[in-house]
Amino acid sequence: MEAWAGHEVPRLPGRGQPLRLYDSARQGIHPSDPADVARMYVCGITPYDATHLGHAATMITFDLVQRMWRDAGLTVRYVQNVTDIDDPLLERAERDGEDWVVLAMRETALFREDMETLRIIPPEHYVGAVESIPDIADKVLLLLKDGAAYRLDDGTGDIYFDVSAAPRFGYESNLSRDEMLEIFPERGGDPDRAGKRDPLDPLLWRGAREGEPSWPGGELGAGRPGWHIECAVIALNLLGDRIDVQGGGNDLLFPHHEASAAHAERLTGEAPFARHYVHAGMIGLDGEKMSKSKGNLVFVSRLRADKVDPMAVRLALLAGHYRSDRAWTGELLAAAQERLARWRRAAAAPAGPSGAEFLEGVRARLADDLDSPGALALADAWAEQALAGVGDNAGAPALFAKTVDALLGVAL
Ligand code: 5CA
Ligand code: ZN
Repeated sequence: MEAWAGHEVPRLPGRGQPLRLYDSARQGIHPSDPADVARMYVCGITPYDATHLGHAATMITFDLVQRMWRDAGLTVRYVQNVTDIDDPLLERAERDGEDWVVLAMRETALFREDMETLRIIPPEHYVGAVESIPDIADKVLLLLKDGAAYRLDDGTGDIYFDVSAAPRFGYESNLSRDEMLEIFPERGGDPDRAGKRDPLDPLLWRGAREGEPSWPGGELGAGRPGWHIECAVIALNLLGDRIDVQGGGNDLLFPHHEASAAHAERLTGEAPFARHYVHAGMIGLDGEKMSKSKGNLVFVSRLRADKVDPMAVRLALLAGHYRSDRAWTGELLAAAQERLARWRRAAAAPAGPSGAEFLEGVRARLADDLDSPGALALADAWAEQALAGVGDNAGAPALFAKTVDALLGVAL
């Protein structure tokens, strides 16, 4: 699948600092310091509705990771998926009397446009579940032959992963079994499915059903892939056995990333699958998580149509720390618009305080688990001084703009 178009990222003087990130598995902040190549997989959209501000916030978070790694001199290999076949997509298409392929293509195209206008650096590989089906089927067969998966004997052809084949199961989310059992059905799991060995066993392959799309699965029989194996296989195939960051929103902590890691680790014999499991907080509206199923969405494309500057959207989302669940409000956007206008005026000032100091300050803030509120505060302080005529460094406004562009992705 094609990703979206990228843009020039300015090169900054000197070299950025190693990035320290919170890892959900170890429950602490640790350096993410690969030697020279950094590998990141981010869980992308299920395209049954338009990109909302929650998706945008998560994508901006991992965009900052990529910007920090590049600034530190690393080569970044970044893969993102599109879950272009799954139950929610089929359910929405059915509800609206629409072809599921047409729906998926339209919403994916819109997502790409949204990402481009938000100046998200595109992934090296943007990969759909459908185009990955032959690879996924191969890996499910390996798990089956290895005894880590089993087929239900009810004639459906459904194949499940046996969580007892993953001795570390639970290490990524740090949840107790009771907590897992509670969350599993809320996030697409089917604990009560008859014939499963363990209620937490996740689906690997869904046998073909009347009226549902299916693909040839070779020895597996016709069907379609489960959700967690999709991400495990795409990441393994394009990034190798170990990755530096597995990313997504914190709604993916369990079961999605736990199960993906279990699948990948069983397939490769290497653990942990990801050195960092990084989760962005949920963006909500009116105290509720913004989600397609709740229908309380603010769409990026709606804001674009209303002529809201995408750079203000970006700044509004960066005003909160990526890990905190936070609300989208009209006031947040208004404050970001004001901030953007102030920064633009400051970038056009004839001189200002040291740009080099500002750059090092922003690098330090972002290297500390992406402290974007801290970085924004430094920019506010620099802008205030430049606008007040403090500092006589004539090159500073240009370096200010370059820093904000390269590290925060905000074009002034
Ligand atoms: N296709 C799967 C991942 S493989 C999926 O979760 N799709 S999604 O469309 O529901 O979400 C796309 C990405 O946005 C995921 O990383 C998800 O964790 C994140 N996300 C979803 N809702 C929100 C929200 N309200 N706030 C922040 N991030 C969100
Ligand atoms: Zn995923």
